[in-house]
Amino acid sequence: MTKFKVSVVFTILSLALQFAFAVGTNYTVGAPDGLWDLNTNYAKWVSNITFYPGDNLLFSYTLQHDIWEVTEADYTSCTKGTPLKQYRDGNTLIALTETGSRYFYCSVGSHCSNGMKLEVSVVPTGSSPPSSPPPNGTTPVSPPPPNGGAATNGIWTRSAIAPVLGAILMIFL
Ligand SMILES: *[C@@H]1O[C@H](CO)[C@@H](O)[C@H](O)[C@H]1NC(C)=O
Ligand SMILES: *[C@@H]1O[C@H](CO)[C@@H](O)[C@H](O)[C@H]1NC(C)=O
Ligand SMILES: *[C@@H]1O[C@H](CO)[C@@H](O)[C@H](O)[C@H]1NC(C)=O
Ligand SMILES: [Cu+2]
Repeated sequence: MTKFKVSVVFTILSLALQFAFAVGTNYTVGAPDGLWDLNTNYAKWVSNITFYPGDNLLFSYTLQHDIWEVTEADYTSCTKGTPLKQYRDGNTLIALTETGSRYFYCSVGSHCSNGMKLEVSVVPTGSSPPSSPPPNGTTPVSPPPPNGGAATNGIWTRSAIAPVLGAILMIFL
C-alpha cells in the first residue's frame, strides 16, 4: 500500500475510534459534599462542571425525596404542574443526550422552594467551559485549543488511541 492509502485508512479508523470511545462521565448530583438532599447548593455544584452530551446525572437519595423533570417555567416558580418525567427509586440515572438546558426539582413539600432544584446546561462537545467575559478594553484572548474532546473517564483517552493505532498500521500495512 502507498503511504497515501495508509494515511487514509488511519484517518478513517481513528475517526471511528473517536466516536467509539466518546464515553460520557457520570456525575453524582451534589457530590462530593452532598447528594440529592436539602443541604446542597446545586447552583454552586453545577458551576464547577461542564456537561457534554453523553454525560449522565446520577441522583442518589432517600425516598423522602423524588425527582421531577419539568419545564423551565415550572422550575423557576416551583409549580407542581405536569412534570415531563417523574422518578422515585432512590438511585436515578438520567442521560444528558442532547445540548440544551434540563430542569429538575424535588416535588415533596416545599423542598423545591427550599433550594432542592437543579438546572443543567449541556454544551456541544469540544466547546470550552463558559468563562467570565474579559475586562473592558482588552482584546479577547483566543480560547485554548480544544483537547479533542478527550474523555475524562477511563483508561483510554481518545488522544491516546490515535498514535498507538497509527504505529500499528505503519507496521502492518
Ligand atoms: C454510569 O453509570 C451507569 C449505571 O450505573 C453504568 O452502567 C455506566 O457504565 C456508567 N458510566 C461511566 C462512564 O462510568
Ligand atoms: C470544584 O472543583 C474543584 C476541583 O475539581 C474542587 O476542589 C472543589 O471542591 C469543587 N467545588 C465545588 C463547590 O464542588
Ligand atoms: C465596563 O463596562 C461597563 C458597561 O459598559 C461599565 O459600566 C463599566 O464602568 C466599565 N468598566 C470599566 C473598568 O471600564
Ligand atoms: Cu425533597
